[in-house]
Amino acid sequence: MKKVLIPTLLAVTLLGCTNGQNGKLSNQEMSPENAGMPLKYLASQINLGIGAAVETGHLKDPQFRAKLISEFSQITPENEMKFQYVHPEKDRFDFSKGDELVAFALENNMVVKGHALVWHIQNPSWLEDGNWSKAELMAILENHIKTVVSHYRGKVTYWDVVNEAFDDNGGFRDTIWYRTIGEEYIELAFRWAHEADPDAVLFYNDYSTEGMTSKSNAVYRYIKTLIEKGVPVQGVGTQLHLTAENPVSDSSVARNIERLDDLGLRIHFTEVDVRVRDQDGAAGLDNQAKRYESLAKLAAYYPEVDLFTTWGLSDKYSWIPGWFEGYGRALMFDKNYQQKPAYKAVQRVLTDAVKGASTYKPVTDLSNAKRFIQPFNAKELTSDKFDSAKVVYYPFAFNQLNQKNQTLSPEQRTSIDGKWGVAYHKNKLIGQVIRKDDVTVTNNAQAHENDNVEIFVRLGDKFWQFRSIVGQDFEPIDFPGKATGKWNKDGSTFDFTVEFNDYQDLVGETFGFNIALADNDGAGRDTQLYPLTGNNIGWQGEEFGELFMNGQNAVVSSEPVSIPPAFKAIKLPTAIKSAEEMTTGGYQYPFAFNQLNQNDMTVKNGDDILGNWKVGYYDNWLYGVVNRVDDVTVTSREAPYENDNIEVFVQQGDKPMNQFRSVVGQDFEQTGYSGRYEAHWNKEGTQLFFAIELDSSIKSGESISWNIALADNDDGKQRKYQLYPVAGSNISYLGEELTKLIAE
Ligand code: 9MR
Repeated sequence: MKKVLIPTLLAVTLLGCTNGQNGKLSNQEMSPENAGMPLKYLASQINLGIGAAVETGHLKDPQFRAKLISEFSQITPENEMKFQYVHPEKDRFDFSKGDELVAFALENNMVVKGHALVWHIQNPSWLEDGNWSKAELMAILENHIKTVVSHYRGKVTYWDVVNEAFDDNGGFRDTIWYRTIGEEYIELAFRWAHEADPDAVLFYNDYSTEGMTSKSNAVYRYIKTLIEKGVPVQGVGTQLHLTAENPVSDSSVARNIERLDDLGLRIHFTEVDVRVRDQDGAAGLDNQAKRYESLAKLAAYYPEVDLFTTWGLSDKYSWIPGWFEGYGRALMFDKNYQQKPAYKAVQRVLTDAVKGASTYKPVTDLSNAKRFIQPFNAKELTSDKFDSAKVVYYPFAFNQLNQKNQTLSPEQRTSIDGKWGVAYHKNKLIGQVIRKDDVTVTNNAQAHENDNVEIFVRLGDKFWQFRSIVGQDFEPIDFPGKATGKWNKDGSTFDFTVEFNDYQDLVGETFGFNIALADNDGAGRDTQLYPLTGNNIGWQGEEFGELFMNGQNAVVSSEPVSIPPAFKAIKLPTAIKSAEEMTTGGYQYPFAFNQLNQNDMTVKNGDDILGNWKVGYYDNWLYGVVNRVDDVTVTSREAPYENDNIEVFVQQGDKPMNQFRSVVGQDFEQTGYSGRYEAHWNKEGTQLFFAIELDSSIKSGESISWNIALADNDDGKQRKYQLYPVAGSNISYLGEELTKLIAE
């Protein structure tokens, strides 16, 4: 839905535009080269607030003060309402700085967003070192929240009640609050804040939550449960500390905004800044402007986004240089308060929106309509040194030499196991394979029959295969660039680089990609492991996955360069009622990718969770068998998805996606699905049989959209794994990132 433009209001504002201070625009602001309107006037026409994070000290700088008043309609205290400042001793509050900011804001008709009532950083030492019991800490938090919120009652419009409660994988962040009180501290914080000021609008705030990520999924799911319980949470803020060189996927941000809106929430862009590498000069500022532009477009497009707040005002005062070496210039005004390209870009977007001249519409169905899966991620490195902390590790999971059963048994996993990750710097792919093998064979006359690693890259209609036998560099091939491969002494680690002459920088590129780990234990090669299912025809340039060169904010190219991941269901001769009746043979696939961990999707060697699945069909019924090996089975969590369970995702044609969940030992939970469905476990919980009735009978060659997941919780608190047969970001429950299930 687009923001509505009210023409008369616009005309009045354009003619009689006033400066908050003296009612007139300054000459400088009116000068011809600077003819645009201040951001706050433009934004107010589309019901958007434009804000800045501010420290009281900055108000003494006359230029800062003037810009703040002329351009911004909202402020967030950058630090001075945090616990450490307002509550320095157990029985003493100090509101002096916060009060100064609030008085300034009110004098200048600005809205205040309080920041932040509960956080794990900037807490006073009396609090951190107190060794509190649960009851004591609850009393402290209640007193803190109620005192602070009551003090500002009627003056602070919005509050960041809880800040950064989730970790990057979507688990609860381990903080003094979580450790001592448990997850209910979140709910309590909102309830206490609401009691102290029922009119304040209460927000949850976090970073790396702008798009569809594990963390934003966790926030979405959790806030949804709070709303269902009647907890007074009205909005979600996403911080948006971005980098100029990594594009923001506006599709991804848009999809996240829309699902939060579906919960009836407001959305704020709370801490926008786009840091630029010092070495990147003017080009860096142009990239920065593009990031600001797409955020401004999103904020202008969605009525439910009502604040666009930058984390500071001028590059003169910003947290960035102190935290990120080699980066700075993150804001819309430079050190001399001059407008940067980012400012002009935002101003243009807002002007168009006010005039009704914008044709912008975010694409929100990219992953649904055009592709089936999030591809493999290659993150950007700051140098050409491999950095294990920065790559995403993926498993070698499918033995493509065995067409029908592509899984590895626990015994086979002891014989060969591996993971891989690829990152990039400039025009170079930089990757690593980690390999665990009991017997290494390298003396076979046929190169491919030896223990080796093969890397397949496709660009347009060209493809290259790079092979390295354990202990040796890549075999030479005709390739416009340079490839190097280096093994460590015991053959357990392989570091490689592939440099592309035709590129200066790979950022934003999508390559067709695959990688294989071959194992020969003396009796010929018996295993060739890939991260995808397939027919071992990578060497013919086929059946590739996709490798995306991106950073925190994944941008998906509009057209897929690979086939969608497809699994096969076998045709059964008759309807069946149990796992035993499932035909032997048929395609058996592993659960291999832990979508809960976006840094390492592999299952740790030695962790007792392993599973595989097989699907068959007869008439209009799908039948499945899941085998599961697990050392600890947890089924006591209140939220069913946090228990050990199997989830099956089925979407037929254009119909809505249906999710079927069976907690170990139990039937499928009830859903609104109109067909029949049932799940049966064996006594030990090691095998599940399920049957799902589809709309119409299945014909050979047809496919449905599909995914399947095995969740594992071992400590009774958090799920450790949610394993899928493909990489992804754990959003199949939203009908996204599905694969294809083809009826054979
Ligand atoms: O900008 C703030 C900086 O001055 C403080 O030293 C820092 C302390 O951790 O907090 C900064 O603000 C953070 C904000 O409160 C929450 N989101 C991340 C911000 C940047 O670190």
